Amino acid sequence: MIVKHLDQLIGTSAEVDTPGWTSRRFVLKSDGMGYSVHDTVIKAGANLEMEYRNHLETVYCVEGEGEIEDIATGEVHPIRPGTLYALNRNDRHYLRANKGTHMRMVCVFNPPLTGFEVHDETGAYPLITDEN
Ligand code: 9YT
Repeated sequence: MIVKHLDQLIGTSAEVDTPGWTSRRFVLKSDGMGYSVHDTVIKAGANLEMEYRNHLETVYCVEGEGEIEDIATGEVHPIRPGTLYALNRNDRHYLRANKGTHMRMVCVFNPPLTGFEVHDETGAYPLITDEN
């Protein structure tokens, strides 16, 4: 059984900080679960273009407010605590946190991330950030 607290991840290699987001990886490929689980903070004002070509991702917002834009259709969906989105078509998207509030998201990836995607995150393209 794997039991962890967020406190145990902070400041370790399981915590990855970038200009637009900080992610704490609870479960990774090496844990053998078949998926990975992340507690990810999208920084206030961040505007991230992402496309996970090789992974399916489901994201559940537990804090903050922002929006997701489906780049293929231009549709924009507001995000607030309780909103879930599932990128069932590896959808290319912009993820934006409103100015003045970070968003905290619980993310699940299938297949799992290895944890080594940090600087070469296949298909994920963080682009523009401000207010960091
Ligand atoms: C919200 C979101 O796309 N999170 C992705 C997880 C994060 N980029 C990570 O742990 O690499």
